[in-house]
Amino acid sequence: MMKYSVKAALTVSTIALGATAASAEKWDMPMAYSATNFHSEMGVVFADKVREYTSGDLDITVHPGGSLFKGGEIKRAIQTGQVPIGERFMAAHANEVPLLGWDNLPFVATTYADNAKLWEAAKDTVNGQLADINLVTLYTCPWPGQGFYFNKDVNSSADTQGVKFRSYNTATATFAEALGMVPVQVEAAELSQALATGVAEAFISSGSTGYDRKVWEHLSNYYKVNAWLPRNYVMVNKGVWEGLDADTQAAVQKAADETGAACSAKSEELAGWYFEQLEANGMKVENAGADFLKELEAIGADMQATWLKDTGADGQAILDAYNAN
Ligand code: PCA
Repeated sequence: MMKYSVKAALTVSTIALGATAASAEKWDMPMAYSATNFHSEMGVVFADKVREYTSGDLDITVHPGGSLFKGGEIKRAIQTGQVPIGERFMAAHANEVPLLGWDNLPFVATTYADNAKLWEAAKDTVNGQLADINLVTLYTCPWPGQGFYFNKDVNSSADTQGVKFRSYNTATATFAEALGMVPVQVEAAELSQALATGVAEAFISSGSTGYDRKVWEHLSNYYKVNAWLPRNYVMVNKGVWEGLDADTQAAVQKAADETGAACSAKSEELAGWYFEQLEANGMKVENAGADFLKELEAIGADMQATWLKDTGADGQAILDAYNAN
């Protein structure tokens, strides 16, 4: 008899536990970059805030490093509802939605303040086009400025001919080709392997990704260019978002607004630190030389012209609004 009642009590408590877990909605959130990267750490901050502001009703689990979906698959996984939420480097999809290349325009917005101003000018149109493909942006966060990694001194395009270049989207592939390099698209999560196997021997990125991927094991030079500060977006499936009640939406948006601001501040705070780490690990970190920079600026002007052609009045309106402020 005694034995029976203990068993009964155990069953009851199991049911009670099950009921608590079932009442919280659980979301998996794929992210593309390493767990220790600030974008991923901020994803965890966001999930914690959401849990707090929804009193535990919405429980988000972050999966960094492309472990749940690879970087290149995350946007589609959210769009199609395979996951409700996720994070992606959006300029990677400018081939599909050209406007998403707004933060990939060389030498247009090269400081955090200007990048924020450009996002202000771009965001309504960008978010409108994302809604058309079933995505709602919750927050965005910039990477530090982009510069070039090489395994030798580079003073001009005379030194870049035939170099195998890791690109992260069409725009960077175009940039590489204009410098006589041979682009291959590789996700950051696979970058170390691409460098180790010789698939790539140069790339453009921030100090952040070079640090995360310990590129000093393969490459020797970083040239600061600060060509642009591209953004990662945390996005939710539109149908899933619209299925949330207004209170939950407000709580999630509050968490997102706070995290977006904190993430941007963190990026800015770390930008110089990353260069120090590259140097401490033996890399030569310097500004791109005048000849190289001149060539990069000319290529950048062509890239901007192409983007304006691809985006038409929408792109022009963004740049006009940016330049007017
Ligand atoms: N790191 C990412 C995108 C931009 C950056 O700084 C990468 O190289 O994939």
